[in-house]
Amino acid sequence: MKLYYTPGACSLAPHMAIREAGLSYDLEKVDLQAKTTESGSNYLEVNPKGYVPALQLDDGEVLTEAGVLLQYIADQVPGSGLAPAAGSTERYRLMELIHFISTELHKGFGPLFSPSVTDEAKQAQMELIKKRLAYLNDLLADRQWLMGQSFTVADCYLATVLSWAQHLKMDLSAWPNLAAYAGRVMSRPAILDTFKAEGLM
Ligand SMILES: N[C@@H](CCC(=O)N[C@@H](CS)C(=O)NCC(=O)O)C(=O)O
Repeated sequence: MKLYYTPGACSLAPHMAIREAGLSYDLEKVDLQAKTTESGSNYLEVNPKGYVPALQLDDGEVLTEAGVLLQYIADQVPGSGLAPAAGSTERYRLMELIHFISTELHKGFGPLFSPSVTDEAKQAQMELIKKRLAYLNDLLADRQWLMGQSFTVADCYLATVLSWAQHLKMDLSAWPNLAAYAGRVMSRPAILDTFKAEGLM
């Protein structure tokens, strides 16, 4: 499989998941402005939506949408614990978390990086994000990882979003469970290796 990615973007989440799963893979960097890849291809021919991530499977199929890629990757190694079995209630809990991170956090952070968004609008966005982080802080009060004792692909997604919070110099100390969680995530060798592989350390 080949992951199309841009360093530090949301493609970091499936990249972490691939490494956590121990799968072999190729990487191809995407220039999101030019919509080209590092090998000189037109990225719009890979993913007409024009954004990362995209995962090209060995049979040539291309999957898109971070939450789908995360689950596809986890399902390649069923014993890894990266996702509960498809069809189980626990799997729906995982999807609930992935959807929450995608719609309430991932997409919430986007405007904070945009030069065309006013400071006032960014401030309003930040207040919304803080509410969502407070929810996760409460969730993490009695558990090590988002789903409990097992690290899952939802944690790869949240780790990615938290890296943006840190990039924006948000002080996580207001949410101590989340701050401790961020430390735990960064102590995982596969996560650290992913940051290194994308040149982020
Ligand atoms: N719905 C997509 C959104 C992906 C997305 O927002 N990608 C951003 C980077 S984090 C991107 O490539 N933006 C460039 C663009 O939209 O042109 C998903 O969940 O994977």
